Amino acid sequence: GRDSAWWKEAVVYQIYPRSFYNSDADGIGDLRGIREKVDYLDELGVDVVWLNPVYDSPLVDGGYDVREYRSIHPDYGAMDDWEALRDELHERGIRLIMDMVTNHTSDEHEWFRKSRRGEDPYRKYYWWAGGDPDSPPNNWESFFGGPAWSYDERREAWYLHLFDQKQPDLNWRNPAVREDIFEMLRWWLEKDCDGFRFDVINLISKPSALPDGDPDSTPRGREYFIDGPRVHEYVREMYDRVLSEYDIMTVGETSHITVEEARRFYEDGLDMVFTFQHLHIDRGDTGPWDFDDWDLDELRDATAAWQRGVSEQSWNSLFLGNHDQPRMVSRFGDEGRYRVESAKMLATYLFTLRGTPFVYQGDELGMTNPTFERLDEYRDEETIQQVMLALRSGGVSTFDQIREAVDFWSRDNARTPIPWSDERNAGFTDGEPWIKVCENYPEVNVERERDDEDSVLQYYRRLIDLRHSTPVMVYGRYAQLLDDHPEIYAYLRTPTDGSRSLLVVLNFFDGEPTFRLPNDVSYDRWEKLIGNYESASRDSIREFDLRPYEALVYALE
Ligand code: ISL
Repeated sequence: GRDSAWWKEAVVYQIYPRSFYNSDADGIGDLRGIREKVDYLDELGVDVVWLNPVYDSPLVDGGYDVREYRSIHPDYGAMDDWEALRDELHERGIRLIMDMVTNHTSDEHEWFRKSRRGEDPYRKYYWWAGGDPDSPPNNWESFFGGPAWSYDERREAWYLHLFDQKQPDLNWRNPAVREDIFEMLRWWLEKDCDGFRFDVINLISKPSALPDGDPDSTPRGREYFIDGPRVHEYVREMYDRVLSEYDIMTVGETSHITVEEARRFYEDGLDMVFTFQHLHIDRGDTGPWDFDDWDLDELRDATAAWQRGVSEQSWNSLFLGNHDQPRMVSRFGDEGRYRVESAKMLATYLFTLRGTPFVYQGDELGMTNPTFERLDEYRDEETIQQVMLALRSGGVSTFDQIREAVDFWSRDNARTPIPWSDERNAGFTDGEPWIKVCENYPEVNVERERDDEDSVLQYYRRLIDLRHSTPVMVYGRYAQLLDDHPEIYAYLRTPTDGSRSLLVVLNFFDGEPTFRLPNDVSYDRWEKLIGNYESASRDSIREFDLRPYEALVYALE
């Protein structure tokens, strides 16, 4: 049964290999670098590592443009480095899951090279459409901006790409494509990988008629390719044919997904999906650089919708950041005066909801967004393309006009190197780092935080320990308190088996609001399990004042 499972109890740590640790002074993080730091992961206490793509690739989109699924990019090492990493993790009881990109390949993948030459059996491996070289088959847009179609001179036809033009979409309608993908997944599972994070898995099905999308939606065509017509059939087939045979963990990355669709993916066999609803509350809708103020009601409503609508019936993933998002402290906390307090408060949110928490590398140190001054400091193709598009479309006349917004939103914010120490290049590399190092590394680094009992790092360790020893933190039901408090997010986690419940109180801002426990919550004894301030000795927890960004977790009996 799926009532209790190791992947529900696990804490996942996401590694962006290019920026984790560089073992050979070329400025690029690598697999050997991760091996050298395996004890760091062990001390932190995480159970699963999710590795961002390390496959052979032209690296146009950080490796999400795969040229060969069964080999490792030389920047990161070779297959025996991957095997050694797997073994060293397994020796410490840590599982390893791979990032699986199956909606598209690189245009340099053998399948596409043969497909554009019209060679069988690859001719129909991608979405090709004939017609006038001056007008694309429909009005669909790419997630990276601009048309989702490019014209190929060689084949004299258009091909679909929902991301970069060097990332053609695979045609999952073709059974031979599915067969090849399944075989490749099996290959990795036979190599003892412990599961997958499926990149944009809810985009793999498109209606064969390729109808025009609503001209007012972004990206155009989304109503046709997000959760497309046969997506569940494909995922179920993948589960039946491959995944069901292994004891693994799977998480689908599902952009713009609804609660109902998420439940269907669980029924298809995926263990959980990523929702982005809570990460859309501060996005504007006029373009990628538009942002909105967010308030606690929006975050609470988005969180609650998934706690109630998904976690109870199936299972949730919990995250506030990844390699595509700004740093969570800069976004939802305070990267200045209350950096440490707010990082710990957000971590408390992450670990006390129902679901499997995902820690993005560096968040356990309270890393912030860096400052990017110039366009040439960016490395991310999406950032560069969207800026170029904004400049070309005339909406914006100079980079300076959008500099601040780009600096806040760019995916590169999360991709700066892990600061290991206060030495040159934050101890990440002896060479020149491939991307700038975040400027606060003299204060925010592993070495310092290891020695400081009050650091964000030590707080994560305690939270992870607590989660491992407190089943109600994993399996307890979510019961919300104070439904519309503007500053305090509070909830109970109530046991299904008669053990203690948890009371979680989070102050999301820098004010000092008073918390009042609703009268219908009764208890005989209470005990503080964790908090981000020195313990105030308290006679009662019926009513008390919170300090800026304070987080408190009590056990109630
Ligand atoms: O639409 C989003 C959120 O609702 C995006 O963040 C979306 O999840 C993202 O564009 C998809 O990302 C994934 O696939 C991309 C790759 O560039 C990203 O790094 C990866 O995480 C294409 O493979």
